[in-house]
Amino acid sequence: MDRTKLLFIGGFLGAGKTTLVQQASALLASKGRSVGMITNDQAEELVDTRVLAKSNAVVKEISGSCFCCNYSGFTDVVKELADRNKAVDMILAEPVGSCTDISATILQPLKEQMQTFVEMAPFTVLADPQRLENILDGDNAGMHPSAAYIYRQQLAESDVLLISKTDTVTEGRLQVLTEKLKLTYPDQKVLTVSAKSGAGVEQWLSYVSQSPVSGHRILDVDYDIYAEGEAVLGWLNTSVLLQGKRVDWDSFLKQYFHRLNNLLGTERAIGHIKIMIEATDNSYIIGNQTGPPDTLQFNSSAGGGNVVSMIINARVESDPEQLKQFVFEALAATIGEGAFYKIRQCNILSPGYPRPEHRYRHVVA
Ligand SMILES: Nc1nc2c(ncn2[C@@H]2O[C@H](COP(=O)(O)OP(=O)(O)OP(=O)(O)O)[C@@H](O)[C@H]2O)c(=O)[nH]1
Ligand SMILES: [Mg+2]
Repeated sequence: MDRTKLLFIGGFLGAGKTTLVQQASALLASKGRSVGMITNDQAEELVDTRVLAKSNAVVKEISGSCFCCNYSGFTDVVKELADRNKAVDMILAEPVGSCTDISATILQPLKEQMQTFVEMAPFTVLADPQRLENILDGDNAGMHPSAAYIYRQQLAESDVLLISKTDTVTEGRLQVLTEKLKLTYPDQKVLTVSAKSGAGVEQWLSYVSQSPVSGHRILDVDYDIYAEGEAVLGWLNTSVLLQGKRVDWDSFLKQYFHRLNNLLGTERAIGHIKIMIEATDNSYIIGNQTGPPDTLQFNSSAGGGNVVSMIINARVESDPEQLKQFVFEALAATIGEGAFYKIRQCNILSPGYPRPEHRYRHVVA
């Protein structure tokens, strides 16, 4: 029997990783291939896990630290998914969007230690065209310079650079962007994809299923800059119960984002704010904001009703306490009279200094 393929889909916050994992998993399932997915975050209560759990595939979550700082926890999950009796054909793993040095800290140790369980696929790093364009022009895409450093490191250590959301740019702009990317990163395979329209998903999957390259290079990483780039981000994961009378939850979420943006102002760079409202009949709406308010997108619908759960995952260049204050101030203002919210769980943090379990200095053949 073939070994399980392990495919990492990295890239900065909001690049489109989870949406692609969702589409790829659906495509693989339609061809009769079984898929396992691994999500990752610094804290529990993940929109990504909830979204992916809507598919029929197995979803595992590593929360509390990134894959590299909890390598043993990650390999335990991989072993479970690649277990001989019920092994999945492919594992799609999404590392935290602010994580880098994945080749040295995860791919190389996996190649050396886990070869009986899994076959590594090319490390794919997604890049959103707007941010990418700005970064390739030498700017910081509105981010802190150390966060932009992480972004560049992520691109440079990849095996496959995948320009995402191609439906948001014209063909001409995409062509120029692709050429610039190839010129800047000549060692990488450059591909393009729109997880929304499906364009390019099959081509990319076919490439990563066949190419034997994985973790072809290890970079020098300045961990002080890396740590600073992560530490400037305030991180908030909360799960809240909302109760009201015949509330239109879709417009509730839109109003909530509006109020939150007013409080956040324009100075704080937004990595990703993702919010899911889920009703008792499993209908749900998700709002994602990956930069200024014009990046806000809504998907699906939670309809109207009385009781829902709301998960908020916010990564914003801000003090986490301040972020928490804004998140709940906006909620109190949106909820209105005769309705209330109850916090089930709330974690806030600034990511700590990255201390990976392993850091290989050589590329494992
Ligand atoms: N137009 C368009 N939007 C997309 C596409 N792929 C993803 N998006 C949107 O981009 C936003 C972020 O997508 P996610 O898949 O959550 O991004 P992510 O990289 O997983 O984000 P993090 O987990 O926070 O790092 C959402 O609003 C998606 O709907 C695409 O192909 N086209
Ligand atoms: Mg995601």
